Amino acid sequence: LDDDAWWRSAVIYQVYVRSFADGNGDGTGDLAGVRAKLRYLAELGVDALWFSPWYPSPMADGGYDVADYRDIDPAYGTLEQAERLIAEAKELGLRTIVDIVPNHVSDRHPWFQAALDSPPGSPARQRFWFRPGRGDGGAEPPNDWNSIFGGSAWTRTKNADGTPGEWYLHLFAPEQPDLNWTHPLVWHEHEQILRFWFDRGAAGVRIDSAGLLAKHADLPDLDPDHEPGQHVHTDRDEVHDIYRSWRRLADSYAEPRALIGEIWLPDLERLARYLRPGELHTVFNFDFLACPWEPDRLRASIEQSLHFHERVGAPATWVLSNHDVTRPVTRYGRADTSFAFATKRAGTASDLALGLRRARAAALLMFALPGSAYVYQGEELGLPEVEDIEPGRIQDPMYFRSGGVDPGRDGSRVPVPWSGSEPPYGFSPDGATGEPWLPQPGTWAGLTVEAQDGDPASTLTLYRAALRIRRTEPSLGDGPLTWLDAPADVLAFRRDDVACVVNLSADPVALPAHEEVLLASADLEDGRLGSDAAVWLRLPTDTPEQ
Ligand code: ISL
Repeated sequence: LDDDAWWRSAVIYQVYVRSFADGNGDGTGDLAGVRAKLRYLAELGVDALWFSPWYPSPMADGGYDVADYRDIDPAYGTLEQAERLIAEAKELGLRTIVDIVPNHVSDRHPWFQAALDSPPGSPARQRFWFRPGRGDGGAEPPNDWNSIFGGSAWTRTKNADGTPGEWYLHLFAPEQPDLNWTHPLVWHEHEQILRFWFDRGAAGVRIDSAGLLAKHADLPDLDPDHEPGQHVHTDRDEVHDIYRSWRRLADSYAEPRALIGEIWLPDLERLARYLRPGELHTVFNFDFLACPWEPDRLRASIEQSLHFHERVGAPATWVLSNHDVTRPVTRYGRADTSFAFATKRAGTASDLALGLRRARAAALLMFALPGSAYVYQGEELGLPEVEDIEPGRIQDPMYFRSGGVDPGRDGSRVPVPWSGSEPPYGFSPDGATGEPWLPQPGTWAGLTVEAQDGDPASTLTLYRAALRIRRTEPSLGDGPLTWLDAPADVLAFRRDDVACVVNLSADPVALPAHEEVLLASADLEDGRLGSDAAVWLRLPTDTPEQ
């Protein structure tokens, strides 16, 4: 494989810095902590690290509210440390992906501060979406758009004399004002930010909320007859101009940089448009993430994804978890495994043993599919969602903005357990002064890296083995897939002479003829594959392609 096209088959590990490893003992993860774990990540067998935002931020949204795109939050370390980290990772064969947040800035960003200090109509306000209100005295928001975190997408400002002033648009929290991407300075600034990180060795960027940047110039009310595809602020055609220009910039480097879009779009036809030649390299496949644990739905999701990606010549991606969604062990352990982004469905009982069994099978499925794959920190340990965080400790704005109806995303952001038998499980060093910023359950002693290391039955061992095999088998990663005949509720496909079989039926099934069992997510039962288990097989060389 061409080294420049590493992103076509890479396994990319998401580091949520705040919760990964705490080097200085204040209870918050940091770059020193990551640095101390680089060998762990290299030995896990991933190809690249994606760091969730590490910039100076008031943390109104866990760092997705950026106050300065060219520095590191002091709680995490320094820019010099980040540069060293990128270089050290590279020496270990790990590329670095930086998280870029172009839709909005923090309300503490100098641009927004300047806008607040400037009168209506001033140039400083034109970099955002400031508008007078409607109704009597402008007391109503300029339009009926809602924030993705709940409530109106508009917040009213005060004039210099303290009287109520204009409103500004924020598709997320009020602390995250949306940028106006029709403004040339907004374009220019982001090109400079991309260069800043590419010049420091970043191999690519993950583009946050990439489908939201362009807004309808008139900011119209939502048309009740045209839900949901009306594109007032989501997936507008103009957004593609931005990515065409970013692609030229990324391609101007001797080692071209990769552009990875975070775009939640149920319409895969529309999603595939971001992958046209000259635009993004890959986009996250959230359809697969959100797919229930049902054989027909999974197969349809996989086939559809492969179909769309083949058509545009881009590799598919596969994601089971990230910092925004309920962890798969918990998701797959519920009676109803269907999943919607905004509802974490707290209180729905989950059978965690069943969920773990399925999550392990899902991992083998994912790593056997064509394209690139993502692993979110803690997924390799089989961590469940933490569903009983006391309300007083919750930090996620999604919880507050929904009035506590949505439990928020903190349950997937709990600090990683590394060692020992009680919190902080080696997340912070001995003698730490700070408690972990989110509480860890008292039941995680068996889930630490230390406890799982070397245990043949552990999820960490399964992930390490799968990634090792994926590296040594040329047919895994990018390339063709052929479905195999299989019993009802069994998914079976081959990648050249490697087959993957996933049993979603209630009973054990016989394996196809094979030379060798390469890896299994659960012990075979008298040579048969148990329910909710997956296996990788070496096929005899004379097995015909169907
Ligand atoms: O747009 C959506 C649904 O219509 C959302 O799913 C949205 O795409 C998603 O929430 C974006 O998430 C990212 O940006 C957020 C941040 O809170 C998340 O953590 C991040 O992953 C705002 O920056």
